[in-house]
Amino acid sequence: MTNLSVSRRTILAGAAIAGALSQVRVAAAETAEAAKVLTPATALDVDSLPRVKVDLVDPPFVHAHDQVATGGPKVVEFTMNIIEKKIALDDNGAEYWASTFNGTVPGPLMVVHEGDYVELTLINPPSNELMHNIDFHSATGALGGGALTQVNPGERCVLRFKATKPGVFVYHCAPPGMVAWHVVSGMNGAIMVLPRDGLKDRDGKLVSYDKVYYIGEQDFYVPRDEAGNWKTYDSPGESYEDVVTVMKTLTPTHVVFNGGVGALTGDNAMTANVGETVAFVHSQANRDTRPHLIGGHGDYVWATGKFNNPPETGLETWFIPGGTAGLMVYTFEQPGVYAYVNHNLIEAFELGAAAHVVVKGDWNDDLMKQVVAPTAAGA
Ligand SMILES: [Cu+2]
Repeated sequence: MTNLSVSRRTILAGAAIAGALSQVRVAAAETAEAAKVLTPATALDVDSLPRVKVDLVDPPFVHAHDQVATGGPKVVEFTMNIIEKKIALDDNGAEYWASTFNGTVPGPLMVVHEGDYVELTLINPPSNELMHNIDFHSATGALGGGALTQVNPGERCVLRFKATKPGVFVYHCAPPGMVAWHVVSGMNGAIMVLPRDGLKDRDGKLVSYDKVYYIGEQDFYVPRDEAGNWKTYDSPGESYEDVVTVMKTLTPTHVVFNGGVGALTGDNAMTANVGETVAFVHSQANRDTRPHLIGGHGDYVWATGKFNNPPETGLETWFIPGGTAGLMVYTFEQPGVYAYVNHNLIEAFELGAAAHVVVKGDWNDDLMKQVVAPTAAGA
């Protein structure tokens, strides 16, 4: 290639186009070899499979699902609307034109089983301003689906992929030339592909949970004006250049869980009872993070989220690289208000990456007891 002005943007655009073109070639394939390797057998198999339609729910909640699959592989149908919306990030006036899957940051958690087919209808309503798509880290081929799902406002598409790898995986928007901006504008979420026979510890024993929460961590880059006040905009497109300038400092103004400071604290806190086993899915589509449950532990942790690897046990803090979703499972042993944080404590307590779990039940003195309450030292 003699054109030396190829930028990273055009490289990715080229990859997307190559992916799309290869699909065209697949559709038009006439050779016996291609027919043997490509779609016919798969299409027949998929057509004969049972179909299940799942209504997605807003995080931190997760749609009802079986932990151990019943029956054989299914086609699991999901629908997501892309919604561009202005959201409040904190109580100090920071607003942001978010791009969202289904209206929330993060987008909803999808749950299927290994071997199932995920069939997503992705809708970009005419009220939106921008083109969007979706890249599933759990999918194989065509930019994770990004090359086949570019929908302009007023368009919809349907993508199907086979969930061949068990684990929790990020999905995110990835339009050529604007990937980072869309991802840090909130357009990401996660999918959990459970092994058909459920989660297992290192000895092969079933690990099940009583409830599951989904925490999506998001770094935001909100521009300020000359006086240091948060800037506001009338549309996502209008905010684009200023946000990119802040993005390139690699210094987020906000690092939050579930779309804003306090989204999972106070009245919005997660809840559990002593003796309950809770699974926490945690995704970060762009930056590294290090979850920690203050006063508890990670009983079973798949920090990089992939269930063919045995879980680590009894962890204090675990590391989730940017572009990854992880899973932690913990059985609560004491009542109280637990803080679940990114243990970069500046990001937790100054920038917002903190949640609460309110746990009810009886206190266990054997595990912890205040032997002497604070009193005057000289008394
Ligand atoms: Cu997008």
